[in-house]
Amino acid sequence: MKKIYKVLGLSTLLAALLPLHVNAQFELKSETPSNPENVPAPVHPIPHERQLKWQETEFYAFFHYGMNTFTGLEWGFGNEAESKYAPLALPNPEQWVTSVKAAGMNGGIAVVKHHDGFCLWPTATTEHSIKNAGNENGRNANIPKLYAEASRKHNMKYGFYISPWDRNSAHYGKDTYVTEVFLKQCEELAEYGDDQFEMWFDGARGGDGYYGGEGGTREIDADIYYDTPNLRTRVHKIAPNCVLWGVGGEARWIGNESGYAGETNWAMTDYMSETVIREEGDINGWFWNPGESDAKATSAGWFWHQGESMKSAERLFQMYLETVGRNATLILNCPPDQYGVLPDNTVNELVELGKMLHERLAVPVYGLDESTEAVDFAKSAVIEVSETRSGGKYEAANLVDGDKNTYWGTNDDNLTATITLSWDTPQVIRYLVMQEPVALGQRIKDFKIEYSADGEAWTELCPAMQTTTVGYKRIIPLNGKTSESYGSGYSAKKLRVTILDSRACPLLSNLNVY
Ligand code: FUL
Repeated sequence: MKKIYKVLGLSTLLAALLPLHVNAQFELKSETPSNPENVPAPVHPIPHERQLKWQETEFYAFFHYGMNTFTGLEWGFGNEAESKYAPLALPNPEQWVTSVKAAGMNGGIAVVKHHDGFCLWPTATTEHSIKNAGNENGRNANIPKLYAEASRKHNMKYGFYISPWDRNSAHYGKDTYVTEVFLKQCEELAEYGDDQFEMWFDGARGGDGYYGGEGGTREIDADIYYDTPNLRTRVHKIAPNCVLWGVGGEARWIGNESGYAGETNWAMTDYMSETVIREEGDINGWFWNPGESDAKATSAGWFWHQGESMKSAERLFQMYLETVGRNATLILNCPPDQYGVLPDNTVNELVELGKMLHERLAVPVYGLDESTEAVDFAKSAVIEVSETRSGGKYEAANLVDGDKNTYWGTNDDNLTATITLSWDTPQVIRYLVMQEPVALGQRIKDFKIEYSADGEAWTELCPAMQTTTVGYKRIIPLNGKTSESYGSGYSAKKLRVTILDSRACPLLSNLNVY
């Protein structure tokens, strides 16, 4: 009894003596939200929800079509007579959409105004549009409207490329261009749908142009001229899930137009040093700024040109591995011709590409069923992990449940781990796919892959490849080659992924082996 009195007496005395701010700290602590499921803390920066949705689009088309299709130019000066736009048949954007869907794409961006300023819809802002096209086919096909309708019909995402740089407009370079022309054009386009997934505000501003007949050079500072923060807010008010590319920067140019990203590729950048880290991103970057790779499927320019050829499906598959497989998105340009359709050689190669993606990586492709889909050997493997995060919901089974919202992970103090897959009978394996739940930040910095033919001895796979970052998605051709990746494969009784380093406890939402 005496003892209890003593203790109580001491604690009352202590409480009375403690300065006020210490007491306040105690109160704060008791209000810390409990975390019974041990949900890992995010590692900043993290993506906005719209950036996440955008990244999930993975592979989509670019359709460069317009005045240049008929003049053979790549950058029209802006002085082209409207009558030169005269399609040889009624343009058919639905054919564009279905053709790229057959290649395993999930959407596309249609150019509706390029630098020459010619608008592919009957805009009220200028006479330089299809209103004054050279024939009925041109006047009757409102491209953004038809394209958006076709995309919705075929369950494909869509967006528009509208060049901020307008070499035709007399207003360009003056305030009136932004308020009376550019923003009004964006608003007109929003009438064709507020569910655009990406808006391509190209950054090019080459200087000289027709500029309403005056000619000369007009330079602007894009961020100031377009009042970028305000532009972003305005667009998001109309289309909340629309990522702004270029001016407005919610995704970054990957730094080349050849269809590859760095093997190491962080989704973050520090804008100040963006010029040097486009292909690889920046582990110390302050902004979530994931990479998009824009590349041409054809041999000539962005627009259709007489006599151009199409890249082979095998080459396009390589591009896919080097972009989508390296935590970037791929926007692959397929230019419609003067009939307003994708030519046959383009369509044929796209179909071949779709088959390859389906047969090698189980990419869902409309019209192809399970009978030709790659088998995911991870699903039939026994999976052992070196550690499972406590909290009851981070087990290894989440790696193969096909649910992007569930994930496996380690405890906070552990930045390394092994994941071992075993099969009773050896499986011939060629590709490993991994995904991080990037809503919690991009984490993994270094890993290695080994396989065992007999279940005893281990051999490292693709040792020359940078097995560093994973991010939203990493696809590793196990022979270490992106061209000729579909070799004879490896007959494996076991496959082991060792995570060697991570910015915080590693987490993986998905793992596939094909
Ligand atoms: C560039 C433009 O100047 C090209 O003409 C093309 O549209 C490409 C995708 O973006 O900046």
